[in-house]
Order: sequence, then structure tokens, then C-alpha cells
Amino acid sequence: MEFVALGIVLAIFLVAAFVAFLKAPTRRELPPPADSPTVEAPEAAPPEVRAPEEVAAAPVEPVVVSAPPAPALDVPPPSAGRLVRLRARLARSEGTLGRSLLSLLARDSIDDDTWDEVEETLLTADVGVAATRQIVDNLRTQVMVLGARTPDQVRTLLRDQLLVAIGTDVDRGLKTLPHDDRPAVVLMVGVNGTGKTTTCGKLARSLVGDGRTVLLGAADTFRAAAADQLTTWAERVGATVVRGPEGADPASVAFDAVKAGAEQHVDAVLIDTAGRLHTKQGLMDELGKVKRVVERQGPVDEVLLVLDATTGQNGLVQARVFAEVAEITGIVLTKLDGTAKGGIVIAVQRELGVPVKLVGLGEGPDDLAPFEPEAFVDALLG
Ligand SMILES: Nc1nc2c(ncn2[C@@H]2O[C@H](COP(=O)(O)OP(=O)(O)O)[C@@H](O)[C@H]2O)c(=O)[nH]1
Ligand SMILES: [Mg+2]
Repeated sequence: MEFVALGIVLAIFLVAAFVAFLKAPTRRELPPPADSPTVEAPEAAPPEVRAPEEVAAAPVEPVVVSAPPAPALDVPPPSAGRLVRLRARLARSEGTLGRSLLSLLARDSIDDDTWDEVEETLLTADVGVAATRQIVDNLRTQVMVLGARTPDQVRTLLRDQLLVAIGTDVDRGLKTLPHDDRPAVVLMVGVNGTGKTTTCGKLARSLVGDGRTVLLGAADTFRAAAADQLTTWAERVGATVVRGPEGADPASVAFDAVKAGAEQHVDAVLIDTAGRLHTKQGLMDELGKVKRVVERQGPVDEVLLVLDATTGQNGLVQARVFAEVAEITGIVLTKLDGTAKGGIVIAVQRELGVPVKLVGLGEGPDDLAPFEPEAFVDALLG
């Protein structure tokens, strides 16, 4: 009897051992071969590098660990608040204006000589004669009322007056939304080299980033390189481009671009134009014609005058010429990252009675920002 019982126990044990043996290989298949991690992990990987199965178990980390860096061009940062982010770049050239004014106004007693210096500082910063006079008059009154001033009060005073000069209650929004089942049409005008083509590209990228569809019209047909440059931007930002042969009629290219934009139901058509200024009459004729021909299909929503901020008073002369040609709806002030003097913002708005809507702060694809007076003045004052 004992033998039978012992035999049964032995048999059960054997069966269990056999089953365990059968299952073992299956379990061995689950963990990856010991040497497989070296394929991804560098040989000198520190011991704390996670085993692949551990990484796979964590739902978020694999993306962080193994995803290739997203191409920067595909994810433009939001256009809102850009000026604040690009402020340091602006401050590079603007800081001196703010610092000079702040230190002049912080003096215990401000005599006529000091006021002359304030005026001089503003004029040197391209603010313009009329606006400078207004700012100085207002500051004088306020300083008289205040008497002794703390640095904070001086800062507030100056900030308020600069904001008044720039204007905070102006609509600086860009009309780039489709309407009446048609794309918004934006015409980019300005002298050669001011940044029209670059601004078309940057604006297209920003719109695409906001989820819109954009078509670029290469109506600068004067040089083939101009259309090539715009086409490169279109490829970079994911926009369609309509171009004509070199020397084609700019108005007909612009017309075709708007037509194609409407047929393709894009949200916005941005038209890049040429800016030869050697004959003012020729320019007027050409731009006027572009606008009229485009308007056969519907209204032009924005005519943006692109001005190089570093050209100072020269820029104002150009602005006047272009304002005669086309009804400018907004100003794009480019190259504010360079040696430009910020006062030009005030001067050009006064000159044209049209708001600065965008500012260019570099050559990079995201170096275009909606103009925000508060952020701008804060950058001036450091
Ligand atoms: N630093 C700087 N350069 C700019 C800016 N905008 C345009 N540019 C440069 O100015 C040059 C002329 O620009 P482009 O768009 O070809 O001018 P267009 O002739 O008016 O079309 C190019 O080298 C641009 O990279 C800007 O905001 N800052
Ligand atoms: Mg160009």
C-alpha cells in the first residue's frame, strides 16, 4: 500500500515537473534576447538606461526617447504673444532709447536743457518732429503735476505717453479669413529689399500653423529669382504657389492666383509684388493695375506696405509714394531686430494714418509677430 501511495505521489511530482518543463520555453520567449537592446542603446550606455520592454510599458516615454526631433518647420509657434517672445531681439537696438529717456526723466530737477535732451533723444530714435513735440509737451505737464518722482512713476509716465503716441485702440487685426465663399486676398507692396517675399513666406507659415490653407501668388515677375524665392517658401511652409514666366504681366499672375485660390477654396491668397522704384509713374501704373485686376474677382482685403525699419526717414518717403498708389491698410515694419530705431513705428503711423500690423524681427521663418503696443513699449523701457 505504501508503495502504491508513494508511486502516486511520485507520478504526480513527475507530471508536475514535466508540465513545468513544457511551459518553460514559452516563458523564455517573452523576454527579448539578452543582446537585443544593444541594437538601440549605445554600447557604453549607462546601467540606468531602461530595458526596452520597460520603455514600451510606459505609454508616454517611447515618444520622448525614440521619436526623431520633429522638423521645426511643421510646428510653428502660435502667432499670439510672439512679440513678447521675440522681445529680447527687439530690445537689442531699442534698449538705449528707453534707458536714455528714463534716466533723463529721473533727474531731480528737469530744466530746459534736460527737456532739449529728451526731445533730441526722441528725434534721434526716428519718432518724428510732430510726435516728439506732442510727447515732450505731455511729459512736461505730467512732470510738473507730479513734482518729485520715483523711478516707478517715471517709468509709468513714459510708458503711458509712448502708448498714447503709438495708439492702443487701433484695430491691428489682419483680414486673412475667407468670406463670401472666397479666400481673403492680401497684397504685399513695398520697395525692393524691404522684405516683401520673406514676409509673404513667414505670414503663410503662421497662417498654415493656425490651420489655414494658403496660396502664394508670385506677381513679382521682374526677376525669375523672385518667383523661385517665393516657391521655396511655399514648399517650406506647405502652401500652393501660382507663378508665371519671367517678365509675365504681374496683374495677370495676380489674377490667376486669386482665381486658383477661389477654385481650390483656400483660406487666403497672399500676393507678392515687385517694388522697382526707378520710375514712380511706372510703379504706380503697375501696382494700380494689379489691384484693379484682382478686384474684378472680389475685394482686396489687405494691402500691406512692407517697410525696412532701418531706413528711417527714407522709409517714410517710400511710404508716401506707395500710399498714393494703393490704399494701404496696414504696415509691416521689418528688420526691427537690426539697427533700426523704434521711433519709426510712431512716425510711419502718423505719416500714413494706418496702423503697424506686423513686425519682422529676423530672417527666420517664425520671426514675424503681430504688433502689440504694450509689448513693444515694455521692450523699449527694458
Ligand atoms: N534681419 C532681418 N532681415 C530680414 C527681415 N525681413 C526680411 N529680411 C531680409 O531682407 C532681405 C530682403 O528680403 P526680401 O523678402 O527678398 O525682400 P523683397 O525684395 O521686398 O521681396 C532678405 O535677405 C531677408 O532675409 C527681418 O525682419 N529682419
Ligand atoms: Mg521679393
